[in-house]
Amino acid sequence: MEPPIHRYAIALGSNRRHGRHGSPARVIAAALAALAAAGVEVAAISPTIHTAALGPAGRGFANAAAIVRTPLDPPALLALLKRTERAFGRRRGRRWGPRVLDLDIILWSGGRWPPGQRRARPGALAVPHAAFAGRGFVVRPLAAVAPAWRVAGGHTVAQIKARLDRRKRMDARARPAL
Ligand code: PH2
Ligand code: MG
Ligand code: MG
Repeated sequence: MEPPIHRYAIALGSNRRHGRHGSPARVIAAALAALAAAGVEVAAISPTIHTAALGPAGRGFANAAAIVRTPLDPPALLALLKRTERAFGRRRGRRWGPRVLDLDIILWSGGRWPPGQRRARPGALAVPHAAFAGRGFVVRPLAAVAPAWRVAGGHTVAQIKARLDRRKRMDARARPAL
């Protein structure tokens, strides 16, 4: 029997140039090509957007989202993403420090990982990604490739984006530019 093919939403980020690939936006394009070369089917790629760094990473990021298809389960895909980050020169560093490549699993077609658990152990892989719904740099590109994806039986990605957009408009009204 053929193994089941899973569908994943992946978030990509970069805020450092790569010696060979070049700018952060080019790093993201090269990372998607590397995943395809590793046998992962890249089914959709969002536009790459430029975002201000959230947290202490300093320089702004290039961010994008992709939909990929693969028989790998979440831990096996995570291992491939980590290998790919290392192949692009990523080294362990300060949490949320500058990085040449960050590849995160946001959603998968199997619902929650670990199966049947609402909360993973701290530091363990959790899908859906625990904090993605509050991060515009993840939700906006994701809404470009998977607006109708329903997140673990709750809201769709388009609804999550609409909520973020509303919150941003309210914040802008609460803090008028000086
Ligand atoms: N990733 C982080 C921390 N801060 N900020 C932006 N704009 N984009 C990111 O991808 C990002 C970040 C940790 O992974
Ligand atoms: Mg990240
Ligand atoms: Mg990461």
